[in-house]
Formats: sequence, C-alpha cells, structure tokens
Amino acid sequence: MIMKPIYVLNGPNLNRLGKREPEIYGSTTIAEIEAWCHEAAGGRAVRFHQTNAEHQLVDWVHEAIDEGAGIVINPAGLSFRSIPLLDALKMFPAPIIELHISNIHRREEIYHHSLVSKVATAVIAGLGPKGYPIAVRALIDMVDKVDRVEGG
Ligand code: DHK
Repeated sequence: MIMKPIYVLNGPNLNRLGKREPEIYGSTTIAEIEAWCHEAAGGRAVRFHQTNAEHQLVDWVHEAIDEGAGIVINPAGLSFRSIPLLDALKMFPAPIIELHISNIHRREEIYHHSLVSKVATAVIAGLGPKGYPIAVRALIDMVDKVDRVEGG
C-alpha cells in the first residue's frame, strides 16, 4: 500500500528561526527542524514547507487535500486572522495538528485566540522546536490507525 505523505507547513517569519527572538523561539533553524521532521517520520514521506505568503500556505493546504495523509501546521501570525487559511483547512479530510513553538496562551492577548484551533485535531504549544518531531510522530500514529482500519 502506497502511503500518502504528511505535510508540515509553516507560516510567516519562521524562515528567520535561529535569529528571531531566540528567547522565545530558541536558536534552532527551520532547516534543522525540517531534518528533525524527516527523521521522526521514520521513512514516511514528509512535505515540509515554509512561506511568508498567505496564498502559498492556502495552496499547500489544497495540495494536501488531494495528496496528503495529515498536516502539521505552524500558521505563525496567520493563526489569528486568516479566514482563507481556516476555510482551506476546513476542507482537509484528515488529522491536523496545530503547532506553536511558544505557549501562545502565556503571551500577549493578540496571540491567545487561534482560528486554526477551531479545525485542528490537536494543538501543541510551548514545547519549543522539539514540538515538531513530537507532532510528526503523533500525526503518523493517528494516520496509521486510520490506514490500518481502511487497509484492513
Ligand atoms: C510563531 C509566530 O510567528 C507567532 O506569530 C505565533 C508562533 C507563535 C510559535 O510560537 O511558533 O503567535
């Protein structure tokens, strides 16, 4: 059985990880995080993307709707205001794990209400960059349960 890839999608400013507010986001770069995700996937295909453009993130969600088994998404600042991203994620038929490096609920009020959480299967916030491989493992466990049921 050919297993569909999982998507790890990242929103604006995450390309600056490593230099960006290290006291909040740590010093790990997005490239290091991508490597961790591939390693955590244990051979399952991972499509890892980052963009500063809302429309590109929406386009990747559309691609995942057609080709993906599950999504880990750090929408970054788009978490709180993007109706287009929410509308795209509503169409996604499989598990979604929303991830934030920081604990957004301990930060400024503007970061407290994620629209994406309304459609996420699970939310991880505050584990730092190591949240990514944890999210990948958790998503694969969720998806494999579905595959096993469907695949028999
Ligand atoms: C990353 C961002 O860029 C912020 O806009 C979010 C999130 C927090 C994170 O913790 O990964 O509010």
